[in-house]
Amino acid sequence: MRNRRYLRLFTIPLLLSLVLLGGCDAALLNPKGYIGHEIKTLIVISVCLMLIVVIPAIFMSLYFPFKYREGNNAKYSPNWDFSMKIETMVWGVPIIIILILGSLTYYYTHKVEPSNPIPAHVSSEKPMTIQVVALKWKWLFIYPEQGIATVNQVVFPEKTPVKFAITSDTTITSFFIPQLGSQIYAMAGMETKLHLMADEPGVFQGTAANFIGYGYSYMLFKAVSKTRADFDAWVADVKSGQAKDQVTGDSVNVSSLTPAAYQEFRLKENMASFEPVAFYNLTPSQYGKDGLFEDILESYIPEPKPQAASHQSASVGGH
Ligand SMILES: [Cu+2]
Repeated sequence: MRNRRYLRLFTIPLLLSLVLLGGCDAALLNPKGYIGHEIKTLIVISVCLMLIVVIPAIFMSLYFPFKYREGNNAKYSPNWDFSMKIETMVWGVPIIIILILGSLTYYYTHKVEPSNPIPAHVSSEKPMTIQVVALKWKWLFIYPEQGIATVNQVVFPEKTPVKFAITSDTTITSFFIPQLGSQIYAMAGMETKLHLMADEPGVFQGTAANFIGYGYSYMLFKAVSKTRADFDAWVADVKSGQAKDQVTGDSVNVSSLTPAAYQEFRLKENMASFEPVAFYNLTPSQYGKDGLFEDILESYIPEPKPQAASHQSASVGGH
């Protein structure tokens, strides 16, 4: 009889937590790369540590009203005011948990620092660089080593550390491939770095993890990890002018991303639709000495102020 009552007391919270947990996005708990695995470990340990406080607190919030309900005749001690046992528990346990949580967070924050390369013991492959430019409302990926560029689809070899060099040619946003690891901001005139690696071939959802205005919800891309041989074959296809969308398998025409074509593409705002996947060839000689990515970064360096004195009167009217 007594046990039945307890059971009934816990049924509703249990059902409720099942319903709520059922809606969880599993991407962060289903990582597919070194950085993602490390972050998942930190999330799981942190949640478990916090449950040491949460579970007893939930239990007490149900048990005490039940025990001291009217008619139960539980022990009444109006003159009691101190218990070393309780004081030690309520101060000691949180202090210990905060110390552990703090140290763990410090350790993992440094271990998965986005600008640090993937450690050599994780992968012996030579790292590759992909430059990322956030645009309205699409992502441009530049492969400086391969001389190609893509839109809204980034392809890279598995088990290979990828260094993403990230900037924006519009507002600030955030570059995020949840299954591979951390997110980092994309800011105009600045370059942020994010090192990620995929453990296996696969297609991962990439997103702009920052609400930045109407149309940004179309700023999604697919990150495709392939075997080294498939990746090399794809690069050769793009360079030869005909390549397949690596998610749908449809043919994609390859055009040339000249500075003029880039400007036109940059100003095109897809406010109500997804920008289709596109592949480009890059001709390095068409850009500044370091390439398209550097040209975009440098376009945010303010022009030097006109020389004072003799040119002063001329510069008042502007250019
Ligand atoms: Cu925030």
